[in-house]
Amino acid sequence: MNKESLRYNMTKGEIVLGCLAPHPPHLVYAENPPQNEAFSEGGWETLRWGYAKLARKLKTIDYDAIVIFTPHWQTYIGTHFLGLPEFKSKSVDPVFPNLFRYNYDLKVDVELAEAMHEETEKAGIITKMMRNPDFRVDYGTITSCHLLNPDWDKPIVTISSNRNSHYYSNEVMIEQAKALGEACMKAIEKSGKKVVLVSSHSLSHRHFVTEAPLPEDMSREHIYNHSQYVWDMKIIDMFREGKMQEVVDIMPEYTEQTIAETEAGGLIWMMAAMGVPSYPAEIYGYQSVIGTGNCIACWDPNTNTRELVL
Ligand code: 2X7
Ligand code: FE2
Repeated sequence: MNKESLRYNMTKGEIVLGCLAPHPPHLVYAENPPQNEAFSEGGWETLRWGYAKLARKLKTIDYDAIVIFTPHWQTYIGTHFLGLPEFKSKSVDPVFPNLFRYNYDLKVDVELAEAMHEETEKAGIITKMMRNPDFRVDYGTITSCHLLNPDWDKPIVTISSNRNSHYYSNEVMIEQAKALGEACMKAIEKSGKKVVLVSSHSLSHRHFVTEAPLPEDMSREHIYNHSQYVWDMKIIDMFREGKMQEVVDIMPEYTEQTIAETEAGGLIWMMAAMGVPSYPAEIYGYQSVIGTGNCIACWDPNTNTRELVL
């Protein structure tokens, strides 16, 4: 028996949950965790309470690592994976430094990252491990991971977003994200690990270009326009109905019409890795942040624990 088939014969790894986890830094700011330097009077409770409920569900699930795909680590040559056991620094949002200056100290599952890198390379995708100890982890990774697991007691793997939509088109981006998702799934199965996937992004992404004097003043918060809202609701209805193949099919149009952050490929990557679920998603909340549309949702492959949340 060769090494490859030996690995296959171990317990097969699996994806135990897939989460859509938006990352406006406003949500961390509103929580006032000790890691963040800015101080707020709250705000965006619909999303924060939804996150808290999903975080409680995660605590009841047995898993080894969180694998997160982020639009705010943008790579122009290939897909990159965090590749050192620890990253420690301060992450500052370049657009909202007034809200987000977060001191992080996170652990990486390097073995899993390397396995994904290997499968990604085999699939013909250009890929690289990030081994620079001074690399600053993006605020998308930190915001989604903090809100899903404020204890930071699980290692993570961050995957960069290769900007194929900028270089080529949304359609090329989608094809690449599918291939990446399938490669990651192969690596997870071979690893024998139980993994939570996280696709970190907003839905509609038109946002106001001026901020309220008090950012958490909720009397100023609303969706950018009605069209964005209608598109978001259309997509969320499909999530609820388990029509994820339709979501994949409609994605180029949706992304173009709402300038959605799905443009980075995260949702397609996660759906491809999960075999494009045809069961209903759990919905944990929808709210706008500086005009963008944000939905917290998860796909639970386990029929015993899958719930109708909202
Ligand atoms: O990255 C973001 C985002 N996706 C949505 C809203 C506000 C800020 O940052
Ligand atoms: Fe973003």
